[in-house]
Amino acid sequence: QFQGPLVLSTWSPNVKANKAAWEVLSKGGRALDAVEAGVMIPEADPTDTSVGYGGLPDRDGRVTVDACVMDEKGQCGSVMGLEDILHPVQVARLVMEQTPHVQFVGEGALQFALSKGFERTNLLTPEAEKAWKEWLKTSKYDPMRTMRDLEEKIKREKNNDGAMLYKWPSEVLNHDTIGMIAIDEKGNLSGACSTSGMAFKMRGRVGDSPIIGAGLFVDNEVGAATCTGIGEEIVKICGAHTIVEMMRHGASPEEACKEAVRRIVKNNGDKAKNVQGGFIAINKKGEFGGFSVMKKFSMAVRNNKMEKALDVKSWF
Ligand code: SD4
Repeated sequence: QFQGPLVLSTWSPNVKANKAAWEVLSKGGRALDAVEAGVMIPEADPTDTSVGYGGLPDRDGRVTVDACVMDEKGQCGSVMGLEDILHPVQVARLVMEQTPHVQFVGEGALQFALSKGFERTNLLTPEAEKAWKEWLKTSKYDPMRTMRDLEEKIKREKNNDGAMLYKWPSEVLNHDTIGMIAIDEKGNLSGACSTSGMAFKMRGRVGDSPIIGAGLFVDNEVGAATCTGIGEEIVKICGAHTIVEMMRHGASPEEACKEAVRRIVKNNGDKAKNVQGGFIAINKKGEFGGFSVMKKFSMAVRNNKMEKALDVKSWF
């Protein structure tokens, strides 16, 4: 009944990240190694404005990144508000494997990373700095509005670049936080999540992505889930944990994700239409699915049979 190894990521451009993860999974490697390798791809990609290098800064112009990992033994690690480190997912894994703790924040997270031999890297690209200076002209702190304005702008600029991007505007619009979950040949599950958070957030703000149970959750008896979107709303419903518990009680991955979406919609009343929350999940059999609040969420999947991006059903 088990359908073989599989990796699933938020957002269609992460087909590229899946490729790196598949390198590990297709050789019989461990799901944890696969998701770590996969998430490192957008972390180093300057064109992904929501993850690692090239991520948009906070309102003070500082890029702060959040990441977490969780493995088949239920172990987990995370870093929040980390600066100057290219691969936060690797630091999160070391928190899990080499400390008695689960979460490190800010200065302490940086100190820990440096003590493990990570080097400082400036994560603020000239493009991200330009976008921040543009934002400073109005300094309106409205994460939903800011994301939408920015997305529109990126679409216009990139449309001139080439046919591929013109054909797939959602790839440009939604170049976003990576949540990656995988099941390996042994049927073991792991996941990782990495983000630079909401653009122009207040200093010190942390969203769902590095919070175990919100941005990511893995239970090797049941399945794994991860997400993207307005972190505040995802934290309020313990997004990823909710989904895994729904699957435990018999829901399919898609049904479980839809229930998380329903709770966000319920919490937000009339405003729900503008609150993106995108969820993806895998169960123990290797079945997968997703659901989102707003349109234009996508997921990237790779297994023995397919390597592609899929549109995800949405509430609105
Ligand atoms: C956060 N969930 O920090 C992240 C943001 C995100 O695409 O998904 N951006 O709230």
